[in-house]
Amino acid sequence: MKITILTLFPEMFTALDASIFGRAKKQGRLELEVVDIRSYTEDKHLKCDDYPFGGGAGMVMMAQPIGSAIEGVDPGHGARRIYLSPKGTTLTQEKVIALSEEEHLVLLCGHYEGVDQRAIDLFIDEEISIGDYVLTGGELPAMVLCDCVARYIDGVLSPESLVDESFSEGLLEYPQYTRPVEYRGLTVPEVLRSGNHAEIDKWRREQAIALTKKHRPDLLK
Ligand code: 4G4
Repeated sequence: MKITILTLFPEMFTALDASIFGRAKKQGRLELEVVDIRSYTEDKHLKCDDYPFGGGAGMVMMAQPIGSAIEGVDPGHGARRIYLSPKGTTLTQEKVIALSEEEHLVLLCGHYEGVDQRAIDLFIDEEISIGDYVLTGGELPAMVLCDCVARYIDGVLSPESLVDESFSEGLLEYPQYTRPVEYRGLTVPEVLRSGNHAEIDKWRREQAIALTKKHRPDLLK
């Protein structure tokens, strides 16, 4: 899979060199291309934002640098072009799995008060939000999306990790423990050390249901 990021802050994406995503990149399972929108502006002072028509606070990203940047990376229509925005459809795990099947994703990161609507109307396939809160830019949401889809690329995670996850479908995950058996007076539940896999599965399911009731009762309805 290839992911192209369009941003005014390319240096933020060095964060994706670490951890599991970084390893997937180094192994060539995933190609990440970070494009600086500013390098496409036709303004002689490299300006990429301007005052909003109709007035109001803040600045709006201009359509021209965004349009030229998108056409520069994907002249045809071979890629799925996504705009990360608080006004988008909320990202779900189901959506993540669907996007992980795409050959090429282009992620547009907005800043300031967002981008000129014409850039969205002309160049964007869908608008996605990572949740109901506002950030200063779309860069962190783009990184969240990258990280989520990378988990479904072959060889990035062990198949068991993904299977286990779909087992507990619709429920929050049960608590996990590792060594030592005792830490500051708290011990690992006996059942997990019993070797009785039927009992372990039963315990984990009960825990998952109890935790879902407590933290996310909406998921049980
Ligand atoms: C587009 C429009 C995404 C992008 C306005 C982006 C939260 C999310 C931005 C803005 C974002 C999200 C500056 C408000 C950048 N914030 N929930 N900020 N703003 O996915």
